[in-house]
Amino acid sequence: MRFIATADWQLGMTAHYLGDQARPRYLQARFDALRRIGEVAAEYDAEFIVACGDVFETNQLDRAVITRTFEALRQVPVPVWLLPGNHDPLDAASIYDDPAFTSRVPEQVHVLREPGVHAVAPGVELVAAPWSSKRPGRDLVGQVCADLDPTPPGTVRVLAGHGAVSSLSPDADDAAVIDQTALERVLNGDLAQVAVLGDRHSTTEVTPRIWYPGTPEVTDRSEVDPGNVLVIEVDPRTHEVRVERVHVGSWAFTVIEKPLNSDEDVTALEDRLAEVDAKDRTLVWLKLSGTLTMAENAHLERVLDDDRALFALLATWERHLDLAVIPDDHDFADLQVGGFVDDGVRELIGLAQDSARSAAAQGALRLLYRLARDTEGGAA
Ligand SMILES: [Mn+2]
Repeated sequence: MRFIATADWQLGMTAHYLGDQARPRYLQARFDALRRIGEVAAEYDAEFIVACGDVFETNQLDRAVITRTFEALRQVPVPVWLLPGNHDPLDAASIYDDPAFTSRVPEQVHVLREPGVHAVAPGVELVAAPWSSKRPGRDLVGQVCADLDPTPPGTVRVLAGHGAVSSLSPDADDAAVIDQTALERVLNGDLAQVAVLGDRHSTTEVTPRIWYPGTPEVTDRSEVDPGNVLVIEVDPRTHEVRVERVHVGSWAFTVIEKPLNSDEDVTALEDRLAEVDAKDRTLVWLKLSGTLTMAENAHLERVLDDDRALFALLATWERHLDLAVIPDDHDFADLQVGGFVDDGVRELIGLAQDSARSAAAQGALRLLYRLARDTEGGAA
């Protein structure tokens, strides 16, 4: 028995960091990922898809998000089971109770509303632990596991939950944390054969039987190995579990860290950016450090200006920006500014190199340098 495990679709997320051109393309990509999940289901002959929470970014979304979700899911050839998570809990304002949802939901799409065992196909049961509020104050997975009878013979049981397991939780005091020891006991006791969890957007193997599929399309630069779904196979007789990750995402969020201390370093960064595939679907944050001359910095700015038009986003990560621009003897000599400007430049260079006003002096020099260079270019 094979099925597709996925989670954290976060449909309707805003991606405020993207510009007006890239943002609609990125949001569309999140719907396109659903179609690819359907293709993977067909390719692997999967019986169903289970999405373990945070299907929607929030319970308050433009109804267009719902109609676009259904338009994509209508093309999925197998049943799709949706588990409410902490972003889209089954509370009084639940998106799953919105008329825009209930009146249009395709017939193969189901919401796991009740905690407990759901027979989803002959010989297949889903044990669901849906979130009923943003702060349940208890281990929902642990609670649903406490009531489990032994797995009926010839049946496969899949646990679907959402939240952090205790070994990975940043907040050990959070009452909603999933007790991993208890969960492993349930799996070792064969009360269920595999647990699929939402919440972590990076594909993560907690144990060979506890998995986070992660988000099918990257949502944050901190994610490690996002953009996957899991094809999970459980032998109905031996209860042996096999898990394969399949990449479905088409966007990349990348952080490039580069010390820049010479023109060669700038060229190396230029080459590194040139090598990136699918630039229009790639976001790059640069962590730059080091010391450049005015000419080298001008080279860097030229590279960034050119590439900004190619990438979905090319930004310097301000918090990690530690780049000093210090003029050397050639910078202004080559430009032959001359006269009284020369004196000013010499003074600014002195300030830039050792004073507390270095940052302001550097800024003034950069401006002067660009002005002088552009004027020279114009005259030529
Ligand atoms: Mn999430």
